[in-house]
Amino acid sequence: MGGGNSSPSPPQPLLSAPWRNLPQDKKEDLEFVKAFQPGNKNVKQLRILLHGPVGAGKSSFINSVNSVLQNRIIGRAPTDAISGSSYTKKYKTYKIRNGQGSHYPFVFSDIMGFEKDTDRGVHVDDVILALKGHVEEGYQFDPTQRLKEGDEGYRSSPTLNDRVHVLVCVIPADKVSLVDDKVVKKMREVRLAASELDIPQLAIITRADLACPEVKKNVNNAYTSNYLKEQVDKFYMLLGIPQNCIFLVKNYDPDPNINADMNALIMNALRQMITFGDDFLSDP
Ligand SMILES: Nc1nc2c(ncn2[C@@H]2O[C@H](COP(=O)(O)OP(=O)(O)O)[C@@H](O)[C@H]2O)c(=O)[nH]1
Ligand SMILES: [Mg+2]
Repeated sequence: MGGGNSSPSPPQPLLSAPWRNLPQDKKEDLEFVKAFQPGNKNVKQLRILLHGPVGAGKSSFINSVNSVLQNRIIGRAPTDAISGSSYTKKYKTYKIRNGQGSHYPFVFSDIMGFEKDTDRGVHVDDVILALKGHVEEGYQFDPTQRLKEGDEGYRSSPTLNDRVHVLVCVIPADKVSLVDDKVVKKMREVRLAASELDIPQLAIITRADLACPEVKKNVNNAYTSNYLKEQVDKFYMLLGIPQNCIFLVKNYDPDPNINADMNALIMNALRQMITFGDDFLSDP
């Protein structure tokens, strides 16, 4: 054993410093989110669209945000632990109660997940219509048929309120390398369309705990995890979303306990979504 026979040492599980610093005060981002009002007074709500493969944790992220803001576990957006096929089939807007008989001025649209087969999962063209505000609330996506002008569920004259103000790619940390090429292609197409519409974009990498044992032990290790940093770099190579626009989270699904450290990751990502969306709203 040992001696002078030096084999390269395995990479350390943790980097010497985090690549993103969260605010020292763990409540800072939460306070920002709670106090947010859109700068543009002509819009009621800032719309965040989540897209990504089936099982990425989109619905779980919405539930997580809801749980943080209500300070209790909420499971309203149906998540799907069993089937590998997309559960969310309707274009649905999720509002979050603010505890004062009203809702926060930002909403999430959760969309049917992308799947590799063209006849399953949402069609890219339908997502692009959603970006532009043409998809009516409650529209049932049909993988075999694209929505078009004149169809029920097609909104012909969308206002700024109906449009998407920030696009968020969602990818599970434990499957970055496994996302099918065809799904990546669909995500890139949506991303390009959003760029043409000047819609700001960012990404969240979910299931950080499943991908890295150090994060499972302690979520505060998310931004120092060597493995997760590698996944961020891979994701950048796949989609071209720069590192400063990629956020790591662990969702409250399936975790049953509200915890300040998990909240801090979730709110840090949400704050950036809101900030980007508000920039777009002030200069659409
Ligand atoms: N351990 C862990 N599981 C997660 C996390 N986020 C989502 N999940 C699980 O991943 C599965 C798919 O999540 P879901 O939100 O339905 O994905 P969607 O298809 O993108 O809406 C569910 O079983 C969730 O409980 C996370 O951060 N950590
Ligand atoms: Mg879902």
